[in-house]
Amino acid sequence: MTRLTSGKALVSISLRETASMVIERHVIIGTAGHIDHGKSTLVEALTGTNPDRLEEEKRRGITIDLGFAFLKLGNVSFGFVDVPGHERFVRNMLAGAGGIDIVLLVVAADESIKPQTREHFDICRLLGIPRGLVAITKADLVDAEMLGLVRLEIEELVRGSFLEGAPIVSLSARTGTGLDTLKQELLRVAEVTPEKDLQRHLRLPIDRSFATKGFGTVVTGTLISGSVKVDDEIEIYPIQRRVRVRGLHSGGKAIKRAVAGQRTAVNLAGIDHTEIQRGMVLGAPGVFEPTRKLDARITLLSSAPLLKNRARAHFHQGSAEAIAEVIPLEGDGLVPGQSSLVQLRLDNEVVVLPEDRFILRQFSPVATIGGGIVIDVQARRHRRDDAEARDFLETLETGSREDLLAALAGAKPRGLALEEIRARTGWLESEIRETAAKLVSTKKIRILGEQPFTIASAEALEECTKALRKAVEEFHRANPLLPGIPKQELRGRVGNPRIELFEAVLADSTKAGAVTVSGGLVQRAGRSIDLSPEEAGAKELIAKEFERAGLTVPSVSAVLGKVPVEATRAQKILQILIREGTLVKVAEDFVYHRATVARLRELIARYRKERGDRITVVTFKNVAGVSRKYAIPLLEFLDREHVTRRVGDERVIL
Ligand SMILES: Nc1nc2c(ncn2[C@@H]2O[C@H](COP(=O)(O)OP(=O)(O)OP(=O)(O)O)[C@@H](O)[C@H]2O)c(=O)[nH]1
Ligand SMILES: [Mg+2]
Repeated sequence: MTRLTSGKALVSISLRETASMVIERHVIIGTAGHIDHGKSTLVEALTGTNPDRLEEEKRRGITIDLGFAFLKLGNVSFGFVDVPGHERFVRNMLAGAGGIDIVLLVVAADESIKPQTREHFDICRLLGIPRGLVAITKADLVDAEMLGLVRLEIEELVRGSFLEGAPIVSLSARTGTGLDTLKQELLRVAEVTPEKDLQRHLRLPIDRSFATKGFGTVVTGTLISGSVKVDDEIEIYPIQRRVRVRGLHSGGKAIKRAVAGQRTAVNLAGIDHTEIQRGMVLGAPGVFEPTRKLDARITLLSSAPLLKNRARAHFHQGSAEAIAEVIPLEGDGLVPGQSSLVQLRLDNEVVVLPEDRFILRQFSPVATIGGGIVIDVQARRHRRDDAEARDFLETLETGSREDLLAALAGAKPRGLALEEIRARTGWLESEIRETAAKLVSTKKIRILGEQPFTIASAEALEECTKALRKAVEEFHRANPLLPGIPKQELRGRVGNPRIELFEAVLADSTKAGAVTVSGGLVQRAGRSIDLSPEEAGAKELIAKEFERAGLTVPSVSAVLGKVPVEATRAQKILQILIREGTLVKVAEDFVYHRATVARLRELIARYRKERGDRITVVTFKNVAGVSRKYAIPLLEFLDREHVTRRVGDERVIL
């Protein structure tokens, strides 16, 4: 099959002149339309590049997979994504349609509107592609009357859509007529395409991965958000591999930095091309959290069948696809032509953000049935007709940033850290901090820590405070002889909140005079352990026994056996003494009095001064006046306390 190229590309002089003065703009333009309507031929006529790169495409004369080409007009760099029209390759078309700014809907003059004209147009609408234009190709094959008719049919098709009023250019790639008009119109549409915010997190859905000689792994895709530089460390999602950018290409040229709106080839170091597939995403490292469960609002086409609860469908987002189970969050099923909240459970992980658009296709036979907008990327399971869940989603969907962050914090009674907020919203750190500051000023949340930046809602703090005080009371009731509850245990008993939330609540309660913390134990403020006179006597006796023994302590059971209280109580009294610090547990069944331990430390310090920083077990035995039975556990204790360190057979005194 022969390919037709354009006549002379005419760009007006005034545009060329202004180009040098204005910053380069990047826009992605995608073709759409029925098979054989002349999409690829038109792309070649405009750019000089035949987008059909596969051998099989050339042989069969049809496009199978995505093709790419570039065109510079004035200050605008157009990245073309040429899609296949064949109904069997709509999934490839979808992988390319994700990142486009402008659609070029192609309709052949001799055939007018056909099924994939409609399907591709539906997809563009469902994806929320904001603008585009229509090309009537093969104008050389029909007369003026037919051309007029096709134009009418197109106007009818696009009425009420984003393409209503868009330029409709009739042209012929064979004769070259109309191509210049199309270029002028392309420029005009590009000029009203808003500039992209390059500060956002990098996202590049991958559509190809291959190896080139001398370079190694190269992936390509449409850079939809942010920017990337040579030598940047980036992450491949969802496999969460960190890799380095070795080189960048766009429009056939090596570049140092690629920005949103550019077709980009990224040369990656440290990964084999077979480990990467279409549908994965190159992204800013550590920012996104792959998910298999998301809440969304979907709209079914009026031509779609009714979708029952838990129906399966093909899910397409960016260059990724998955099989989704569709669970309506209101009512029993989804009604054609209407929009509703759903949960999608996917059979594999995707990387998406709120406001991302996606397409649903019927499971079998495959056909486009609708599309939607992601609302929550870390969805929970909901009960059927859960009104609270619906309110939450509606806030995420339509609320302000403050509403949204307040709702997220409200849904996290254990506290919420910066990276969770970022993965769930895609906001920049500065946006998160700014929004949090506003919520602090209205007392809706509190900032609990800076490293990591952590917040909790006012309710979460209140609930956690209540739970903490209750847990302390319960502990005292159950353990009257123990001085307090260990902090870790208490954290577990109040639902294991984030450490920052727990510490904040503990500090609040201490400040409020409700609890005191000492030696890692939390107790009700002002509480003393009420020992009976007998128990108090026993406590004194135990302490005295160990004090009198010096370094050669008797066994614990021998001491406890002497006191006139029952064994388990005696054990508890011993624990109190250890917790208070009166006694020190040196090893299993070796308990020493605090004073003895202090004397031992002095002894070691004096030895170091007089005889140097090395001591053997034998010398220690002599110096301390103890047998091996005591020497070993005492030295091991000193090692643990960092008084000494074992080196071979000796100890170094630190
Ligand atoms: N006469 C005439 N033929 C054209 C024109 N444009 C394309 N063709 C022919 O139409 C046929 C199909 O063109 P393609 O560009 O491959 O169509 P396509 O829309 O890319 O097809 P798919 O990618 O398979 O969907 C080819 O034989 C082209 O030579 C035109 O302006 N005039
Ligand atoms: Mg083609």
